[in-house]
Amino acid sequence: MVITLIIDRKNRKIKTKIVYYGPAMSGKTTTVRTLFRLFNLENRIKSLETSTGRTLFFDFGNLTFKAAEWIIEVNVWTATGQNYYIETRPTVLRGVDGVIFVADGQRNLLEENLRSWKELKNLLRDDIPVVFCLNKCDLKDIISIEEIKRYIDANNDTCFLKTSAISGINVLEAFRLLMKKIFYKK
Ligand SMILES: Nc1nc2c(ncn2[C@@H]2O[C@H](COP(=O)(O)OP(=O)(O)OP(=O)(O)O)[C@@H](O)[C@H]2O)c(=O)[nH]1
Ligand SMILES: [Mg+2]
Repeated sequence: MVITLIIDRKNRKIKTKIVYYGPAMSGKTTTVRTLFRLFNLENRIKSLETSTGRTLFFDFGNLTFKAAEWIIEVNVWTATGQNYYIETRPTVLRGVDGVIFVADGQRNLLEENLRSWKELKNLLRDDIPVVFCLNKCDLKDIISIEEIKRYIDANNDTCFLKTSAISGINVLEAFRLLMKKIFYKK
């Protein structure tokens, strides 16, 4: 396994990069905004947006935690889901340590989720941990995790969660799960 975490022994700092990835409008930006709001840090997010509020390129923000003598800095990015900006996504994924895949849980968007998942699999090394979020679970007609698993060629290590970026359901849990996978992977 190639270790991509950046360890600065002198300043006792560990840097890690995670990316929220998924199809257009699945809720990546909303998820990250909710995550930062839960830490009272929403003003730390920098977004490059189109005039209509869609993500242009990425959103970015840092979260820092203390663990024993060490400072852990998590660089949080979202990729834009719009196909028009497809060339930006490999750049956003460069040097990533873990991915939260934000699928749109609405049943009629299965194709879009699968297309984005395939694209991610082509861009990502196999040993990078992934947490799969079936987002918008507050809406009606949401596909079940069992069902989507039949279409997704995930490895056994991938966790699946139902989330709602709007109401905050499982947003923190997904983040925590990914952190565990990054720091405790074999
Ligand atoms: N009901 C519901 N709506 C959501 C949820 N998450 C996001 N949305 C809505 O979905 C739309 C798109 O959300 P964004 O967070 O901008 O989606 P995105 O994935 O960042 O979109 P792009 O960056 O353009 O790919 C917005 O209208 C959000 O309010 C959710 O959990 N539930
Ligand atoms: Mg966005």
